[in-house]
Amino acid sequence: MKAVVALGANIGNPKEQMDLAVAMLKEATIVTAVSSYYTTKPVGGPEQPDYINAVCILESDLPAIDLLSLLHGIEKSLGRERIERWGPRTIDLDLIQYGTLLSSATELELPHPRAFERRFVLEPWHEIEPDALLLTHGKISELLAQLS
Ligand code: PH2
Ligand code: MG
Ligand code: MG
Repeated sequence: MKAVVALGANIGNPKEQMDLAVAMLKEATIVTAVSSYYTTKPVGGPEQPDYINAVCILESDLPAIDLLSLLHGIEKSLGRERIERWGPRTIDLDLIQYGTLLSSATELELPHPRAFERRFVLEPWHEIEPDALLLTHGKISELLAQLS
């Protein structure tokens, strides 16, 4: 199944952690596209450093919930600690969309419920897949245009 994964990091060595996360994703799945790295202002949460954000597209045989576990495992191996919602992090890997799966389970909402309003997700995604549709909200190009 095709999946869209958003990456973010803003403490430690963000670029290195992003590189490592992409490398680990490549070991476990078929990564078909990786966007550029974007420096972005933090959205929400406490005062914290700027982020590096990116999006990658991958193909995997894993069911969505197992792909989520894989993402959490990579976060853990890169020193992710969950202290505060929207707080600073060494790496964050969010499953944005998985095939055409719609899920409202609290463990895994799909598509990601806030992706439609997050420039730091839509901009890198648009770079690598300009015609993409967010299943719940339509064309990401239009969502991006509405944000500016
Ligand atoms: N992630 C958040 C909250 N705020 N802001 C930016 N710029 N980039 C992020 O990845 C980010 C954020 C929660 O996961
Ligand atoms: Mg996140
Ligand atoms: Mg997350």
